[in-house]
Amino acid sequence: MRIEQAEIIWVRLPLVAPFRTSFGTSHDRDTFLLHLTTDSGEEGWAECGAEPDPLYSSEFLAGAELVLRDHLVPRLAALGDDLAAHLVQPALAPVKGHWMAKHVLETAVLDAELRAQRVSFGHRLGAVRDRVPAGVSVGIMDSHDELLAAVGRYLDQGYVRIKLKIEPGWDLEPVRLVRETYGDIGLQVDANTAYTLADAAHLARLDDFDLLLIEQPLPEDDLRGHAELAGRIRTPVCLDESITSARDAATAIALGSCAVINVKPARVGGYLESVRIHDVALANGVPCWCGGMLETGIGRAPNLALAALPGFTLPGDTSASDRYYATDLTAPFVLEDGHVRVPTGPGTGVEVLPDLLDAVTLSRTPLPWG
Ligand code: NPQ
Ligand code: MG
Repeated sequence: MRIEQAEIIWVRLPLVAPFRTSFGTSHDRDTFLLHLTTDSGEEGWAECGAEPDPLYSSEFLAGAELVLRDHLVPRLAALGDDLAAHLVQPALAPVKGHWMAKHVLETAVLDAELRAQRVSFGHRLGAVRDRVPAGVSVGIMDSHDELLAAVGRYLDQGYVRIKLKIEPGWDLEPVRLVRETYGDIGLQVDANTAYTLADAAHLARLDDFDLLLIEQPLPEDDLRGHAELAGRIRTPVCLDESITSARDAATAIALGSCAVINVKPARVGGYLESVRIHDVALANGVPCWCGGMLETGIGRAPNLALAALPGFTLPGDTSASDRYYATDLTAPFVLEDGHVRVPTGPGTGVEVLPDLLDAVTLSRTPLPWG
C-alpha cells in the first residue's frame, strides 16, 4: 500500500455537559483527525486521543501534530509502496514515546488497509462478540444532588456500570451516596493519579463499598507504590496511565501493581499493541476493559472492536455517542439493552459524515508525505 495524500483536520465538538476530572474541566472536545488517501482508492481515518494540554499524560495535541509531521510521517514515507499496518510500529520504534501520535498514524493506516481487504477491525483484532456491555464515566460534579441525578439518568438509559471520577475531597461521600441510593450496581472509581501512598488508609475506607476497582490512584510512574497500595486495600487496583505497552503490562502484573488493566489504544500506540496487552493480561488471568478519551464515532468504532476480544471481561468506557455529543461525526452509536454494537463493515465500519465534519472543523492542513 502507498499513501497518496494525508491531511490533518482539527475539530472542536461541544460536549453535552462539562466533564471534570482531577486534572481539569473540559467543555469541548478538541482533537485532530488524520485522513489518508491510498493507492488502493481506499481512505483511512483516525482520531488523535491527545488533549490540548499535557495533563492526562505528557502528550498534547500540538506536540502530537509536530512529531507526526517532523518525525513519524517521514519514517513511514520511507517505506514507500511497502507500507502495511504491521510495519508501522517497527518503523516508528526509534522515536521514543509519543504513543498517541503513533496511535493515530497506525490506526489510519490500519483502517485504509482493512477497507482495501474488506475486513473489519473486529475480525482483524480477534473479536468474539457482536456487541459489548457499556459503562459510563461520570465526572466530578459541583454537588451531590447533581451527581445522583446524573447517575440516575445513566442507569435509566441502561448503562451496566458506573465509573465515578474521584479526587481528594470528592471520594468517600459521593461513592457512599451512589452506593446507598442505587444499591447493587456495578460501580468503580478513577483517580487519574490524584493520590499518594500516604492516602492508603483513606483509600482503604472505600473497601466498604464493594467497588469493582480503583483506577490509577497514584502517579503513572509509581508501579512500586501501586503494588504497596494493593496490599493495603481490598478494592482491586486497575492501571490506566501507567500502562503504555505490553511490556509495562507484564511488569505491572509481575510486581502485583494491578489486578485489572484499562486498555486505551491511544495511550499504548495503537490497536496492535492493545491486542498484545490483552494477550499478556489474558495469559495472566488479569481482566481487561476498554477505556476511552471521549472519542467521536471515528475513534469509538475501533474501540468497540477491541472491547469484543475474549479478555475484555469487564464493561468499558465504551458509551453511546450521546454520552458526549449531541451530534457525532458518524452515525451515532446507541445503547441497546445496555450494550453497544460492534461495527462489522470494512475497516472501522463507520463513515465520516462530511457535513457534520465541516460544521466542527477548525482547519485542514495537508501533511507532506515523502
Ligand atoms: C480516563 N477517560 O479514563 C479518561 C481520561 C479523560 C472516559 O474517563 C477530554 C478529552 C477530557 C479526553 C477527561 C474517561 C478528558 C479526556 C478525562 C480523557 O482516565
Ligand atoms: Mg482513567
